[in-house]
Amino acid sequence: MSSSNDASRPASLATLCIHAGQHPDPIHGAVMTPIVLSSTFAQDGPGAHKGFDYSRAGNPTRDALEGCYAALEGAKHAIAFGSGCAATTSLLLLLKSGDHVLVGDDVYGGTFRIFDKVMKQFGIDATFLDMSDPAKVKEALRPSTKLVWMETPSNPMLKIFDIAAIADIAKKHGAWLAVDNTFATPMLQQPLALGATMAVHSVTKYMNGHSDVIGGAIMTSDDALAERLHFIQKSVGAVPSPFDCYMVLRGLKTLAVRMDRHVASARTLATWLEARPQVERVLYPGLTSHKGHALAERQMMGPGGMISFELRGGLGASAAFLKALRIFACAESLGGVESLAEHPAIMTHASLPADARRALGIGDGLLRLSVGLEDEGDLRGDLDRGFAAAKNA
Ligand code: P1T
Repeated sequence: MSSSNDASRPASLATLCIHAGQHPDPIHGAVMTPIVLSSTFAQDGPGAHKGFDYSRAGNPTRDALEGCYAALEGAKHAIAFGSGCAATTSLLLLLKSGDHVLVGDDVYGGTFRIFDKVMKQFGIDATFLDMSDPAKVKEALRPSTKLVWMETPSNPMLKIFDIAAIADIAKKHGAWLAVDNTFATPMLQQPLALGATMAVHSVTKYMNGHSDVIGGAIMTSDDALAERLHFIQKSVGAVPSPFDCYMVLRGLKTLAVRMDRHVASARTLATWLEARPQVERVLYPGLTSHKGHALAERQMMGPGGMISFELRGGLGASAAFLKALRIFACAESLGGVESLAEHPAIMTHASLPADARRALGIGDGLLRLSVGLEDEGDLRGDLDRGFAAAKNA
């Protein structure tokens, strides 16, 4: 039943997914945001334009998407990029030679590569660190540390780090905390509300949700940082196309319902996997056996749709398992409506040095699942096919 206060109640995330940043087009009344493909905009006279002059600097379809991104993360500002890696690199352009970054030890292989190979050339030094104990983060700070960067849940080991505690440590040091919120999405975790300076996304994943766009974003409520990031966005130009912006706006409309189903199926499958004799261990923050379970319960609204597990039998068993699957595609990426399975050591995390992979536990038997929206029983049946093939390998 509605109460008299309902009209002043802030919109919930599920409503923001569908409406935030979007208004019926004032010319034709189109309810869905038009795709404005024009690279340039007519001016009444030099400098007299209607808010847009050139699409690298600003575009109406991108504006709508950025409005939606900002609302979902509870941020004042969002800046859209052409990929998650473009968002990460653009954020790092806030730094200068001699600056130091503390990075969570378990991050996407491509993110590791940006820190380890690309930014090093520009004199930006990174230390990789297990941030499970916030006191270790405090100890590792240097006077030159300007940024703390983490994924939580992390890729692929699904480690959970304490955003509020680490945000506090970073703030006291005068450093920013950036949280890559790709695995959780704003539906399951709100890093800015927990004290992070910036949330970062590969929107390629759950945010778009249909494995047909590469995109990225940074959200922040810091006005000065947002201004600098908009400057980097237009100057460096790693921007998404208007068509991709439209696709992500469309995908975001179902984010709330998709995440509910991803979480429900992943919870059931993780419990089922844990009882399989061929499984050495399951990494899923929703399981009580997970080291970060209690923290995940506190800082997340659900443990997500990603599961990693260790299969007994070495590389032969892992390869046979992946080859036997018919519903799960053996593919990189995650967060789409369709289920995916992959081998991090050979695929997504091949850019990590072998000893770093070993230290993290990314070995021959580690498999990562992105649990899609198919019937959960069908997915279990498919994994059973994998287990049967692995037994005979
Ligand atoms: O692929 P791109 O949109 O550039 O996003 C990079 C990225 C950033 N952050 C996280 C947590 C990610 O998982 C990724 C991309 N990850 C995969 C492709 C993968 O299969 O893990």
